[in-house]
Amino acid sequence: MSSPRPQRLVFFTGAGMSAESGVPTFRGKGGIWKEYDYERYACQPAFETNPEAVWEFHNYRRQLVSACAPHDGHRVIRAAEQQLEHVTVVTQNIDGMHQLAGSEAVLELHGSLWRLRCEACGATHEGRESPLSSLTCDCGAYWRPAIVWFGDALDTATIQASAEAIGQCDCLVSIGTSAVVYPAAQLPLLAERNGARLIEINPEPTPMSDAYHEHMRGPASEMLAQLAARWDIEL
Ligand code: BV8
Ligand code: ZN
Repeated sequence: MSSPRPQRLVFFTGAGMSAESGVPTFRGKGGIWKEYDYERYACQPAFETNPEAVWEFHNYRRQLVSACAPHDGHRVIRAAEQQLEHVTVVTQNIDGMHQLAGSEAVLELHGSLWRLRCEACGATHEGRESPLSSLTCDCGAYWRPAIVWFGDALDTATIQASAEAIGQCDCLVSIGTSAVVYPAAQLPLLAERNGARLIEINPEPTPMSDAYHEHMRGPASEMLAQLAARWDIEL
């Protein structure tokens, strides 16, 4: 039984959105931070003191993620973009799965595993080579993964665009986030202030669950299939 479609829809995604693609989440069972201490492998001080160790971890992640593919849930989001007026994807993920599924309007709050920048000369590079063939820029400095690590400031333009989309939406669907990393975790609250309907897709409750009007306690692909049926979105 279908119900009225949202006019301005935001999908707010975290690592759980990519779990069924085989990309490890960060916390919980099999979480990547259980295996790797981010203070040694994924933060600016580590990059400055031991770039080789940081690159060993990030080449491992590139190889891991390049073997993964989007699942039907990503395709529902892509179909929603094609069939509804205004759809924005705001993701905390760095894996590029939404883009692989064809999503175009993706705001990456925490950057991307596939983008690099050189802090010495400002050069940038984008590509999915796994592992990265040369760890250094033409100028000789190590490439820095263009990822927002803990302690890094988020890109202001991305934050502003995300806050604008979320602040103007009439429905926000949060998918697969533990809602513990700031400032991303508080962004969905901007939708609540605007009177939007908030739906949380997560097998587990989170510290933000009380702010949501509806909780779909199951995996992203199945819950998104239910939303597609509800809003007559065809894959
Ligand atoms: C900043 C990229 C300031 C890197 C990441 C004390 C209190 C409050 C804040 C802080 C504090 N101490 C420090 C801080 C700030 C810190 C922070 O929030 N820490 C937290 C942990 C306490 N934040 C920062 O450092 C941020 N920067 O504050 O800068 C500043 C300002 C000016 C100038 C300089 C500095 C930067 C935060 C971004 C860090 N980067 N990742 C990398 O990947 O290497 S964090 C990492 O966590 C990922 O980005 C991830 O997206 C993010 C959130 O995790 P989730 O996506 O939610 O994933 P998680 O594994 O946690 O949960 C998965 C969920 O999916 C679960 O709920 C599970 O139930 C569910 N699930 C599982 N399977 C499925 C599923 N759901 C659906 N379907 C399934 N099949
Ligand atoms: Zn350079």
